[in-house]
Amino acid sequence: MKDIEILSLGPFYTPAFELMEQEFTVHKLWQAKDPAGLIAEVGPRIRGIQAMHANKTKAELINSLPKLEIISCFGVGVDGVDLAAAKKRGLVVSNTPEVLNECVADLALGLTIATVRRISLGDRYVRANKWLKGPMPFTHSLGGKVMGILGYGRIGKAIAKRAEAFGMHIVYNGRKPQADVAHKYYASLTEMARDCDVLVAICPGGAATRHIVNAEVMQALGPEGTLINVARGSVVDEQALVKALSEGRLGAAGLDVFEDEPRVPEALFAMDQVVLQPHVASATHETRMAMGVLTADNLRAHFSGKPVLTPVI
Ligand code: 8YV
Repeated sequence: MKDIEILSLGPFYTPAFELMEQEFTVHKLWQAKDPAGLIAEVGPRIRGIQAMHANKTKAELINSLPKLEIISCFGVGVDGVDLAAAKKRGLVVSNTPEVLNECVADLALGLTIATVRRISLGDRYVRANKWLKGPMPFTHSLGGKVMGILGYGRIGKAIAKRAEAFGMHIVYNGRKPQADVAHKYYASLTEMARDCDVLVAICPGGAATRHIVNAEVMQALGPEGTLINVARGSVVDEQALVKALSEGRLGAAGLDVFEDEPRVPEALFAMDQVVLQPHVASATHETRMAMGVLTADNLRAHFSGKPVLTPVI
């Protein structure tokens, strides 16, 4: 398939990227000194885009590639792609669901435990030799507490399974209640926040969910409540979050994603009730390899005349 030319908007896991490069002719926009020049030169021949959520796949780019057939996204979230523009052009868009469920759920639980039990603070406490002066303040138990999951999809369910193993009770909020789910459903996110101890955001990003975790939801979660975000930074009103945490109106937060990555509000750095991660929920060798292989598998399927394995549209 070396005659098929792909435009890569951003690099992914190198060993998997190299496999894709062995198969297709890949032009790396992210390496180009003159991106507009590269598009002008190879654009008329490009039949596929490979992208990630951080690379905004805008209508302008989509419409500048006359032979474009497919956008293969590395990652489950496709909030970086202008789906309306892709639909208008009749393009195929694929993503990499399922293969990252377990890893993302692992980090969501890891962040929950680290935040509620103040694991990072304990580590800093020992390193700073504070233990010599006395024990660290007590934290709270997870067992018996309520975890509210915002976005009860495939990853949400994998998070629930783990939290239940820690003795937590699960409730959820989403667009609608799900058949065959025994957990309590809340139509109102604010009401769920009022009733739960830990609120985990794992819903899709994009315009529909922008800032749905707002000041009112944080207020409802309250001074003993913990917010975990492994979804998208856009889901949480970050300014309201910094304010609620600094005023003690929200108890704690464990965050893997931010509104303007890789920039993180510096006000969070000094907060002991906060655990920060650099968007790594799916970032293990195993999972990133599986995501990369699926990104290329979708391209191969499409250019072999078959349906992609994991279509979005
Ligand atoms: C990755 C993600 O960080 O799948 C997603 O939507 O956010 C993560 O798994 C991302 O794909 C890397 O760009």
